Amino acid sequence: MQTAGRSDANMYAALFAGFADRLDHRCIIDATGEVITYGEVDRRSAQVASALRSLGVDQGDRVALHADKSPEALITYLGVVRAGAVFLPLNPAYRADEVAYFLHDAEPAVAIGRPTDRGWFDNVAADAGVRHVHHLGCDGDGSWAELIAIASADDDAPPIPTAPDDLATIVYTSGTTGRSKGAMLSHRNLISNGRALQQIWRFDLNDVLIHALPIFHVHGLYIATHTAMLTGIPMLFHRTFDSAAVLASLSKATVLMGVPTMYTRLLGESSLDTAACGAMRLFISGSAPLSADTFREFSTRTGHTILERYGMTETGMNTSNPCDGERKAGTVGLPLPGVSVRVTHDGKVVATGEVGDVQVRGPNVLRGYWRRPDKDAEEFTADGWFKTGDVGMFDDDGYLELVGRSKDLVISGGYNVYPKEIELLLDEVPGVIESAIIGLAHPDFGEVVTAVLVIEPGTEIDTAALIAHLKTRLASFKVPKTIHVIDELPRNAMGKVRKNLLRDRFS
Ligand code: MLC
Ligand code: AMP
Repeated sequence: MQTAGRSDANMYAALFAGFADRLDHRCIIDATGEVITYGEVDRRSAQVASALRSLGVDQGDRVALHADKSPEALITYLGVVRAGAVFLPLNPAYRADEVAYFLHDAEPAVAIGRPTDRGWFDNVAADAGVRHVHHLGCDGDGSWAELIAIASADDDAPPIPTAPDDLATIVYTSGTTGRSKGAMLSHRNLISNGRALQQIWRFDLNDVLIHALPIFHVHGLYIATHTAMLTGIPMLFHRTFDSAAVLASLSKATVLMGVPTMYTRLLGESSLDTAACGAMRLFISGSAPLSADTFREFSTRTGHTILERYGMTETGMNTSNPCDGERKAGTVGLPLPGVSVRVTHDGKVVATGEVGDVQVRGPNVLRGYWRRPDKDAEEFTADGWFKTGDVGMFDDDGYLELVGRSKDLVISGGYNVYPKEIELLLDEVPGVIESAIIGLAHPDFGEVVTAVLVIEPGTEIDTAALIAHLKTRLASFKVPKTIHVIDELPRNAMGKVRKNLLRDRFS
């Protein structure tokens, strides 16, 4: 690829600059054993960009991908950004109704689904007016792979020059109203965050990253992939998180990024010890709170202090414990270079040690919500700070401690679940008068989704059948693991359900 004279405001061009002199080196070492070099990634992402051009996809058009994790899926992302189009990643666990919502809202020009979902995906996409529907299987099969294979890989696909604030991706995040909203992330958002993390986590050419996260969320797609590619190092690509397989990779790698559930599962492996981690230099955790127990036990068993960081879909990473300085358990560390974080109460910045709303400003913060100016007005302060919905405080050393959330949110195994979306579905069920979704502590997922129902007097609910029904409508991580039936939901004077009382009662 030639970049001379091209704007490197395009995210792909920025990545390319990181690995340009490493084209013969390994980029993806797939779980299947396939090794894909940086040069090959560059060539194949050029083919994706050519294929998109052949379909008439223009700069700014959306391309949705609802596929299993695979090198082809990652290369599709790179090709979309390279083409100046906007990548729309969708969790393959999403069911038809969920996918329908995203496709109607984002109006992509291309939607790529799994061959196994053809039975419904194609209808849903057609109904949403998508012009081009393709399929990508986990073995790199399907019509999308065929289209790419015949596309040209010549230098006709240099990254389309984009302005820094042009959209690179839309990532949907649920909301308190039950309606998901698309966070619009620009090329600048992604590049600035990737570079800041590469610097503070001290990535260098000796590193090898274990990539065991899903690639439809900020953590696995942007944070993990970008830091590796900006450095030009190999990624050991795990299609799913299997703790034994990840443990076996530790001897060949130096950095692991994971959600807390992945660390508790690794601790469940009896052979996790200092020797197994001998080659590793850094374990990073985020997306959900890391418990003090996990932090301590991991240190005792392996001699490594997990580095915890804090981010969001809307902002990428905001704060991180340091690589060199003290990593404090129960804190999410210091603001990233270029990122400002403040804690406020009633519109005023509070003193160190005082709790308040966490707000963020910087080049990492989203441009806004896709076609939701109402949400932009709600989620930003008048002076331009993004309201995270997290509650926290700074300690005397400037480390941020998160103590709670002002948003009604359950984080299960690193996935966010907004209660309203599930409550709305439950309230439609015959016999259910009202419902409340709460998060209860869970040893594996940190928190799990739990439903509390009030039902018509004299009726009964078959909870197993209800869970089975919900699984046809929702990705399974959102489906309540347990359902309780009670006579009445406790409410405050304003009529708001007192979920803390429900949590106390059922925990
Ligand atoms: C899977 N299940 C879950 C679940 N993951 N249930 C609740 N919460 C979850 N997170 C369901 C499965 O569908 C299955 O249901 C049952 O639980 C057991 O599944 P499993 O085989 O044990 O799960 P597994 O496939 O191993 O997945 C667990 C996991 C995964 C931890 C590896 O959840 C995961 O990859 N989490 C990471 C999410 C992530 O990347 N978040 C980052 C968001 S970005 P059944 O009924 O079918 O048996 C972000 C910003 C930031 O937050 O700061 O990073
Ligand atoms: P998401 O919307 O999936 O991007 O999730 C973002 C939310 O995850 C944040 O607003 C926090 O509530 C939570 N989060 C991310 N990292 C951490 C962390 N290290 N500790 C506690 N909560 C976290």
